[in-house]
Amino acid sequence: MKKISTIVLSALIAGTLSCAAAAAPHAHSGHPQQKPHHPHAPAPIPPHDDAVLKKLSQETEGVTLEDLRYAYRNAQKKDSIINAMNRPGEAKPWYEYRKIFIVPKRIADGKNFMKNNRAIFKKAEDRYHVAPEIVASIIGVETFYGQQMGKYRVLDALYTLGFHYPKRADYFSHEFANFVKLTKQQGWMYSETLGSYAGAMGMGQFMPWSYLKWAVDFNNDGHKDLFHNNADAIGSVANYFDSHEWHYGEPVTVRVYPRDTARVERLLGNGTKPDITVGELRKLGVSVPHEYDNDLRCKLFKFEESAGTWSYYAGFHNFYVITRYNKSPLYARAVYELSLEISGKTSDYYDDDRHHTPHHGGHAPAPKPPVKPAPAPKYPVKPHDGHHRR
Ligand SMILES: [Ca+2]
Repeated sequence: MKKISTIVLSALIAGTLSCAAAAAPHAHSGHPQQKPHHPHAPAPIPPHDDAVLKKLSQETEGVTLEDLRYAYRNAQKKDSIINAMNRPGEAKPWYEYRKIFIVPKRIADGKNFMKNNRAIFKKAEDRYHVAPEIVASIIGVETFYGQQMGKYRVLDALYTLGFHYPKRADYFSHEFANFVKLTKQQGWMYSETLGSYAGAMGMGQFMPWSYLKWAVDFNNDGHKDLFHNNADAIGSVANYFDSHEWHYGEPVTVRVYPRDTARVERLLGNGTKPDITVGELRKLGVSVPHEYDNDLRCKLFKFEESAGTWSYYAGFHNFYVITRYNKSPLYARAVYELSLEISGKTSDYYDDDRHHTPHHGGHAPAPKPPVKPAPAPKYPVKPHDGHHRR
């Protein structure tokens, strides 16, 4: 009980401080604007939490115990955040899931986003060797190209989950400390940095650890601003994919057709990493479009295209890389299909000269595009609660 009343008190104090701070514009005024400690108010931090802060200060380079205590005192516990985390992960079939992402507005906005940032996408492609339409699609799926970046104070989200959500406390308390570090580094204000209920930030919804590790200042203005700067956002997502070993010009996924679905059932599940070759799939009676070589590694997935109707897909290495951003195969397929829609490609594998040039001597006519895969599948879908290394 004592603990609760202390928290209520600190929340009240935090509320006052954050109101005062909220007057200034978000971020990037060049220097941290955290207020000094209120001379006579700091509420005592419960011993358990203070011990956690001490440990975090030892584990997080560039962050002092006082930085963490200051952040802690400024944070507010939000029940809405815990409720959002506890919402049961809905198991949506693919045909429901795709309706969220593969829609005319998201496609049209994606085309505009690519067009309006053409030079940036080109520069990112040259530097990071990641398909630009995949980068655009990620930003489209995550935040509707920066239009929906979340309304929670990141500080509150990470504090609430790091200190009031035992089953993920270890992860989120570390992200709390990473956020304190990032805030210091970037000169942000706690009161104004907003994100998802899990603390994911900016156009690509980076968690603090990812932000620290993979965000880049792609327009060279001295800030890594994934909230307002398209160049930084695009460069950072591309950098993330490059760092997770995107293979430029290689396929993502393709629909395949098992003759006997019972024979391949054992190949489903167990993650998203390629665990079989196309040649082995063929030996099991799975028909794979002939353009795909036998030695290509893949993972078999199934998707529910309409109630009770399933399709099978081979997800290649790049499909796996997309699941490093969010581990759901539904997510990866949505990102891929949206990328095709906004780039006007039928398939990155069939239509892409880059891929064929090295292998086929440069001027082979593009193989005939396959029939566009019909939409389908079923994996548990968690609401978006942040990404990267979870
Ligand atoms: Ca920048």
